[in-house]
Amino acid sequence: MSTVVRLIKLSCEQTEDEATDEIYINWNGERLAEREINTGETVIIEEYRPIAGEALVDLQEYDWPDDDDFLERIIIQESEADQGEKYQTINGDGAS
Ligand SMILES: [Ca+2]
Ligand SMILES: [Ca+2]
Repeated sequence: MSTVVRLIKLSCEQTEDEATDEIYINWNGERLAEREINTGETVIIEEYRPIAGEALVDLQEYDWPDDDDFLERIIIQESEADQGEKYQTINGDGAS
């Protein structure tokens, strides 16, 4: 039986940029869910991806001409299936 992860939503307590953050997620290196988000906002992600073993999920913030900011990586384990919705707090601040 294969397992599917549902990425539901993302809330922002504090943007990394001065104003709006342009965030996206790298799911095992696959770029998805590009969203603009402001402090206090929640954006819907609604992406489904199959998982085998574990998945590396990186939250990135787009900048130009500077390099994008890497905010934090979370690792999702296939063995976490059936635990219902989980909330992960990301405090990473890759400001540059
Ligand atoms: Ca930035
Ligand atoms: Ca930015």
